[in-house]
Amino acid sequence: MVEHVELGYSYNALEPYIDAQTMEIHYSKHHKGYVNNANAAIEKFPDLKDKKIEEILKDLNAIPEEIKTAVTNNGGGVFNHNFFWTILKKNTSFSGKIADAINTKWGSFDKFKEEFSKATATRFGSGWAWLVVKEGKLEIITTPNQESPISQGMVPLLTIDVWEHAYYLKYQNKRPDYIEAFFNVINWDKVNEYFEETQ
Ligand code: MN3
Repeated sequence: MVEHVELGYSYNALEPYIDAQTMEIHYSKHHKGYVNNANAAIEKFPDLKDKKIEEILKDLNAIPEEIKTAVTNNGGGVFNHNFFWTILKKNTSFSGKIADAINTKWGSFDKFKEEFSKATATRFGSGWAWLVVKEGKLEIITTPNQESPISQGMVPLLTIDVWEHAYYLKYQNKRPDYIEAFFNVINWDKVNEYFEETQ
């Protein structure tokens, strides 16, 4: 049974960068929809019902063929949003071991921001951009639809949802403006915590 995890803060906590109405619809409708659909897909499979969504997504080959697409899409939708909610917070600072590692890899925060923003802006259609640890190294990647990096053996540290439902009410077609705003609500304490777990 997949749970609809708590958001952990109020819908208006990220204003004005991410508006309350977007957060409410995103969490209570879109995210809840993925939870419901994932549960409907695994309903008849007791082996899967006992597993955490992370475990299921880390081993897509173990999913019965008839529900593989439904679980990849909806289970991915559940996990990706669960993770996304945790890395959002206003007024944290870019610091700690993750800051050192990003500065070492990209040369500066600004260069990292430029590369991450470029990858995010050019993700065609719906999907996600991520900062991950892949084979021990920091990488910026994007995934289409609700595919998750944990299905490819990577460890996510940071992500941005670039489905239109994540920004359209406030930003309409201006995805770059949403990306710029997103940099004000990255929870660097959490990202650093995820990074330290990989060290
Ligand atoms: Mn979304």
